[in-house]
Amino acid sequence: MTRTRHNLLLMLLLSSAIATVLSIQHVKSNIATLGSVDSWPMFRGGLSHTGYSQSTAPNDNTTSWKYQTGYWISSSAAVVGGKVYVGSYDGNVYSFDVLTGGLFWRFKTGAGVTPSPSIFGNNLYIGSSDGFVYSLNASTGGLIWKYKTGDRVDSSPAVAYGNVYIGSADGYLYSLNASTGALVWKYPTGAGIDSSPAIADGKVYVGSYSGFVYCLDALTGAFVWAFQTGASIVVSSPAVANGSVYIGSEDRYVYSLNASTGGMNWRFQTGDMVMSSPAIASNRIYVGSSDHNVYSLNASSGALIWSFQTADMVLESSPAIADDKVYIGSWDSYVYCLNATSGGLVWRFKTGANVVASPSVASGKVFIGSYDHYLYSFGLATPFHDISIISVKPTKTAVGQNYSLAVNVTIENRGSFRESFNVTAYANATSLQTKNVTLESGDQTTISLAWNTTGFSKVNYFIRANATRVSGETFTVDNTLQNGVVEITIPGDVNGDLVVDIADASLIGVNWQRTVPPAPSNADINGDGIIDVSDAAIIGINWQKQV
Ligand SMILES: [Ca+2]
Ligand SMILES: [Ca+2]
Ligand SMILES: [Ca+2]
Repeated sequence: MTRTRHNLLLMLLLSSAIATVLSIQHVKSNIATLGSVDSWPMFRGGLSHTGYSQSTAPNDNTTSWKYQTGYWISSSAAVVGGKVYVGSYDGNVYSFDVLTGGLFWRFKTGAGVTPSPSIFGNNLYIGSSDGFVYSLNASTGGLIWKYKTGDRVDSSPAVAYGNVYIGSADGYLYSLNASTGALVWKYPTGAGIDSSPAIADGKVYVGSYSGFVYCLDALTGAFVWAFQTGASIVVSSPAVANGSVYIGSEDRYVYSLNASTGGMNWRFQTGDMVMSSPAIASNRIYVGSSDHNVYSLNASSGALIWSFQTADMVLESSPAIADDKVYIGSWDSYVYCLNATSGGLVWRFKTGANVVASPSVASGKVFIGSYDHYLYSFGLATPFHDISIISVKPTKTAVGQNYSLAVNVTIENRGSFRESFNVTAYANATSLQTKNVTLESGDQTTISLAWNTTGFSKVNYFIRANATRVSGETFTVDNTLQNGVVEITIPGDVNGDLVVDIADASLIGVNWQRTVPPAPSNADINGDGIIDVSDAAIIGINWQKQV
């Protein structure tokens, strides 16, 4: 008995020591991903949800690019390593090139995606209305794991201590192993969780449809405290700074709570529900309200510093603070930029529908989606290098062995600089011809790459063209394009049915003496541009031959 107790005590001591070491290691690695001017790795910009970036940020409403998804965007973008990630209610998670807005990949979940992705290392984590939490390879969009919760997931994940923290409409806050998706613990709040958990000092903070704000131990899920707001719903996500937790509630109040005890420091009454999540910078908090206003409050006292009135509700859209400016969206369809000190309007931009997503700031740009289906990148376009293959068209679909055809390739210089590069056409894996191309910024050209089919066997070939990556080019998925299949057959088999017969002869007949184009190029068997007696002769020589 004594021995068992002794062993149990030893085990507890050891596991707590291991947990402490793990916790310290993970805290260190988390810090590396926060506060960088060129990244906004998760909802509210970091684990403590301050919504603050040290990046410069746009002073006017110039858009450097926009991308149209298939439906509403309420998801807020994550930006890491020159890539922008966002979800859409069309069910997809998208990855874009930060400079060009070019699409790297998209991943289809089983239903609309309302919450925001979180990037940790090379993994992306996100929830979907299909009830799953997904882990994807951030480079490729490939599925790593998925975990089924009991209801839709509108909560955005926080990744810390090797775990993914995320809420579900099934009422649980989940801690999942970030590598495997295995359940570490789950905590029942008794009502749905749309709020997104914040992490600070080993604690996880989250709001719930129960009307409570919860503080749990991040490693064990043990209850630390809960605070009851005056409403039945807390959708707002907590922000944690200077030992305080800031959060809004449907009871119209913005709260400051003691992060250690859950005791109330102060509360500030707005005119309607507060579903927006507070941002914190320079001892001020910034938050929107359904009463149409954006508020700036003294973080210590809750005293009003300024308010700015938009033309409609500020729902879940939550401010981002950077460069002494506040960015936020409103149901009135505008994205606003306000002076953080005075609350004066710096600029606004009208999107095509309501804005409930929250802005993300990185690399001097602001990224935000709208119910008009677009993701916008605000800020002057940074000059970039980008070559794109627009089309690949072989001149024939069937060609006699040993005869020639061409592969026409259209290339566009979508970048900001004059570029010189090589373009190569391929039949399956075999390179056919390479040409050097020089293009001014914005220009397009079509080149013809020759294919002499001598030595190629009589099968089908997939045709592809590739432009070499130019120096500084970040978006390279469009440097390769595969299009079209060419069949190599017996000379004279114009229609490609593997026999030379009357069907082929009649194709020569109906196009007699016509030039290519507009006559079909397959009928110009010898490729001299005219359909005449020399083509008819090839049919004669190979009459009734079969492959
Ligand atoms: Ca490219
Ligand atoms: Ca034929
Ligand atoms: Ca001919």
